[in-house]
Amino acid sequence: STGRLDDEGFTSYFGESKSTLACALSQGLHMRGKLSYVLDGDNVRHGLNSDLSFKAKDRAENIRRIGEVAKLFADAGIICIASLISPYRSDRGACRSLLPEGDFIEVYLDVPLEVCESRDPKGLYKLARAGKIKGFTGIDDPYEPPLNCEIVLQQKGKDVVPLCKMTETVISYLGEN
Ligand code: GGZ
Repeated sequence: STGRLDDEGFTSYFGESKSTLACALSQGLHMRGKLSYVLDGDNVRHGLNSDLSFKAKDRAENIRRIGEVAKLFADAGIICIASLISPYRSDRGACRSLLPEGDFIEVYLDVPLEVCESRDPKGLYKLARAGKIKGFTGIDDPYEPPLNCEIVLQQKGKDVVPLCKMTETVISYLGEN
């Protein structure tokens, strides 16, 4: 809703980057005639997964269900873009094994905690630091970075990669595989 179109026709949003990237990626695929659908963790948690908390067991179930839904999309020939924190390696590994080899593409959006915390579009880091949200990823709950994923997109220091560049990286990977 706060989106605007940039020079390349992508909508840019100001906020959390995984949803932003997922949205831009979906637009980029649409522009190339490819069908895709975004399953965003935060959105899915309002409906299908509204019964789940952020405890490790519930995060695992959130990711498992989203993986199963993604598999249904893949069966229908639609690229499913799942934008989730999915902080634990075991949950991501379980999703990977749901799909045929090569169909699961893990994209690690590597943004330093200080940057996420400085953006804090919903004020959740502030609440977590104040102890008002418990078990918040990066504060008092771990994030396990991938050891071996298909794509790493780094946002470090001044070398901020533009959204269209990140989108291009993923789309060209899809085209080459
Ligand atoms: C992490 C939380 C938490 C806790 C609420 N930890 O910036 P956001 O708001 O939109 O992204 C976060 C979203 C994460 O949901 P996921 O389904 O992607 O998480 S997981 O894959 O771990 O199941 C944040 C909000 O939900 N949020 N509480 N404790 N993020």
